[in-house]
Amino acid sequence: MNRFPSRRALVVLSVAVVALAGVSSNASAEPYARAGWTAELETYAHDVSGVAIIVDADTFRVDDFTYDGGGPAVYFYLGRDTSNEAFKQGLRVGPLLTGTTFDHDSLVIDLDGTTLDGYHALSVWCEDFYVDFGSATFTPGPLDTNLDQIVNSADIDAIYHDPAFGGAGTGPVDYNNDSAVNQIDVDDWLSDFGTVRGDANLDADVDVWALDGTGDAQVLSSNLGTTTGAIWGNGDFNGDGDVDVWAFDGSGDAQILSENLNTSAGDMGVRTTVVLTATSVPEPSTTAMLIVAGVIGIVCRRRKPWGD
Ligand SMILES: [Ca+2]
Ligand SMILES: [Ca+2]
Ligand SMILES: [Ca+2]
Ligand SMILES: [Ca+2]
Repeated sequence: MNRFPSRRALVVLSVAVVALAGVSSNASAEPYARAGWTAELETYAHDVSGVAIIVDADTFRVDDFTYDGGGPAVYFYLGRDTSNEAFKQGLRVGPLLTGTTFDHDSLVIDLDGTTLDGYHALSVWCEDFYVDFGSATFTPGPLDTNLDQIVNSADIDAIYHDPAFGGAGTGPVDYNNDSAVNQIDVDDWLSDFGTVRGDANLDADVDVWALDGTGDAQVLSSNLGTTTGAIWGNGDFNGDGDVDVWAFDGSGDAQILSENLNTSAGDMGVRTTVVLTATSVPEPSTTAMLIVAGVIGIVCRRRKPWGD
């Protein structure tokens, strides 16, 4: 890759991030074992459909949720399986759904003091009459492209580093089932997972800095200059095995990160973009973001002398 214009940028970015990460700790939480597992609701009544995805131990999101609002005392229920008996003894989670019409909406359900442990299925459940309007079991699902029962960035790497990448191919790595394995599969995977390119640690935001050193730009910065063998979790956001700042065609890893900087999943699973000057952004992040923006500016301005 084109790394020659980036030496100064490398130094600036590295120094900046190292300085900002001065108070780092190693308190990084283990991701929940079933994070990323999905449950596509089978429709039984009241037009219920949607795909639930486990976010962490006590949170799941329901994408594309549709329900006509009918039926009394209807709630999301967790059960050990999809049997009526299991939901009868199950756990009511989230707000009353009765009376609200959902049309391909996205919502986040916080379990509020308990976890998904022991629960394997989700239902849109009518409490009064013990009726299942739509339910499904959580499974690793298609996001698990390397079939190891874990949904994580290794599944992105499995697509990028599959021998078929860039050409014809089928199987789990052909995420969108169009008989070709390419960037679209990665982009669709990211979209369904609920994030975008640049999110090295897959926590649904693209940020610069975190106290524990897990900011996406920090991760990228600490691996800058890697020329082979890099993976998504190192900051290789285009699957070419390196972690670089800049490329003529805009495919430099820092360029990709910069494009999506400060993208984050909001409480309702809707991605929002916060402007750099927003007062809600903590000072170190603002500073670091400006530095990254500056870095990109420097490398872009220095394009000309080398020509195209
Ligand atoms: Ca996997
Ligand atoms: Ca495909
Ligand atoms: Ca992130
Ligand atoms: Ca790369």
